[in-house]
Amino acid sequence: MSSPRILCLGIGNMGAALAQTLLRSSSPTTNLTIWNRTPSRPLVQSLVDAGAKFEPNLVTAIAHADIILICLLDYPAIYTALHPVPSLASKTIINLTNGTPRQATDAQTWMTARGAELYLDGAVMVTPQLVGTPHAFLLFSGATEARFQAAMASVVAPLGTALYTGEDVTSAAASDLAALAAMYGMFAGAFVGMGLLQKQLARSGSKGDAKIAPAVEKVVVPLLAALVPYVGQIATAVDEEAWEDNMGNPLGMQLAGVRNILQACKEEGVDGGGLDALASLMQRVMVERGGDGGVAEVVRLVVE
Ligand code: FVH
Repeated sequence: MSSPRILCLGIGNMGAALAQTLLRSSSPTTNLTIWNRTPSRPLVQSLVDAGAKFEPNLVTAIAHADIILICLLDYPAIYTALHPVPSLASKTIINLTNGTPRQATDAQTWMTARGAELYLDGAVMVTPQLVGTPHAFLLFSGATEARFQAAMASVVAPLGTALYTGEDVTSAAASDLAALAAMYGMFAGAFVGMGLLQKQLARSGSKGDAKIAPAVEKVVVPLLAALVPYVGQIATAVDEEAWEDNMGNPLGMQLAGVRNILQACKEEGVDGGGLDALASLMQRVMVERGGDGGVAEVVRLVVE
């Protein structure tokens, strides 16, 4: 059986990494075409040098492809790019563009209305440098797992471990955004902490050569690493509505700690706004239930 003709639509940092990995792992007969809005992007030339075919006309590129792997900045960019394409009849579309659950549903409707045979919505869960390495994993949702395995699993296997999240096409986007929300929440707190460390260095009269990185590496990073499994335990408490289970860390104690951070921010002139919303939610749980339960109940308020 001949190899499927793959079109990588979008050669930004991530699209280029996906295309490079597919090229590296493919047989000499594999037919990999690339398209990018800006043909002069250096990543495009690197891929052509590595054996990809660049097709500047997207209508032609799609007509000659069986599988279209989309990785653009956002969903509006997808519609802008695909607007002139008259038909997607019999095409398999794998969309790895970051977006919302609703955007995933709308894209499925839009693509199938134009004849697409199979639409999978997904996400890449690592940086471009890690694509194709043992650390890489990707999410896919939509169609059925059997269809995903039959049609796509071998094609996307070189990119990383594929996790099929469910037939509901929104499930990959929901999981992707959940992970990113946790990551950005971690950044929000880390930036406040780095501000406090900088103030401490300035207050102690350290010269310009004093850095915050040693404290972050020796104290902040190990604490975060040790607490990662705690997030899973909190999720289990949420599923079980086990609001009274404080896992040895009662909400009252935790809120006192968060208030100390915010107080230090006021005293030192650091913007602690990144933690204000969390403190308010914890305070609401305190008012409703007292401080003996767990922090998991904050999630109940988030969805109300
Ligand atoms: N890079 C990363 O670390 C993360 C890892 C997790 C997944 N994300 C998501 O991947 C999508 C693409 O991200 P990217 O890193 O490739 O982003 P850029 O390098 O900025 O490339 C963007 C591509 O989108 C094209 N594009 C933008 N607007 C339009 C448009 N209106 N019409 C057509 N194409 C458009 C852009 O083309 P050009 O600027 O080169 O002409 C690039 O091909 C993204 O969803 C991340 O959240 C990456």
